[in-house]
Amino acid sequence: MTSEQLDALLEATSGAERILILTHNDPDPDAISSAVALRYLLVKRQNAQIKIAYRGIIGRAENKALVQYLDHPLQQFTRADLTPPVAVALVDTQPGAGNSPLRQPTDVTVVIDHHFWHPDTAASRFADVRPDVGATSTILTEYIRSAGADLPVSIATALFYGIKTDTMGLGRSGAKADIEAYAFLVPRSDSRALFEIERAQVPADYFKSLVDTVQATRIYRDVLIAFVGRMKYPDLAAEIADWLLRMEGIQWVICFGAHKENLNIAIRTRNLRGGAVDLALAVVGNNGTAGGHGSMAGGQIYLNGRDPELLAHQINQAVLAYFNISPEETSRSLLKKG
Ligand SMILES: [Mn+2]
Repeated sequence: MTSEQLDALLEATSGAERILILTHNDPDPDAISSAVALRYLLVKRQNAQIKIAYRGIIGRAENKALVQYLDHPLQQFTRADLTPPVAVALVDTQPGAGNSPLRQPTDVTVVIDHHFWHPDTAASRFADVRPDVGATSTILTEYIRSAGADLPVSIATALFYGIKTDTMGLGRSGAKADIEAYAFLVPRSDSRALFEIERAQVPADYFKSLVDTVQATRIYRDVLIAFVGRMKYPDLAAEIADWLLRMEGIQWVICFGAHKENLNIAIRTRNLRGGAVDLALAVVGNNGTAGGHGSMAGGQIYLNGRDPELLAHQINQAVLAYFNISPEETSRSLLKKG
């Protein structure tokens, strides 16, 4: 990380009256923390009105606890936010990505992300896209260090949590940049606050969803397919997928459920060669969007009035076809009902 990149970022946003920082839809800790850190950096340097906005919902209990700890820095995105003049900055996503909040082509000033390069990003004035880094929070930590800005404890804690969740405590990323950012943030973080965020309490119906999902789960060889049904928030599928991947003998988890007008799909694998994104693309096909990293991926299918149960059956078939498993092959269920 050179100070030239920081200069280029500041140059791209200089003179803007309004800056709109956008996260990906249904923002996770990495997106939330990156947005807050970018705002902190720009507030210090630019004379602009800065807003952080998102689409979708912040549903996971830990994520709700994080935004509460940060004093609710994000607001719901509205169309009026894009009324010119405004400089748009995307964090943890890119203009044409499936989870991007921008549905139409929009002039984007800044893109900071760690997913694969999306061709639409080329039109932005400033882009720092590093697929080899485990979290966007790592990149933002480098900018803050390069700026020599003193870091408030709350932002250090958030960035640390962003890296921790996206890399599963560095277990999913061995990148030097992640390790360095992690080590820089540890002594600057509030570990007590982090402890409370990670142990945030969940509503009682969360456990009902777990039980229903476990009862509906099918296992074919080392592939586990779990249908959550209707979900209170879209990232519940990912939350349950992470949990089910702990099961002995399981290499692949495909977990999905319906939220509002979408079917949200989460894929996790223990396969060291990754391949989660390939599976997500195969499952979603032309019916939606998919993206992710080596061992984790996600997708969305627009229900378009279709019954989620029916789509669940189709996804089941698509997963079996992908792994060359015959639909006639016996599957196991986790629990016997009744
Ligand atoms: Mn991320």
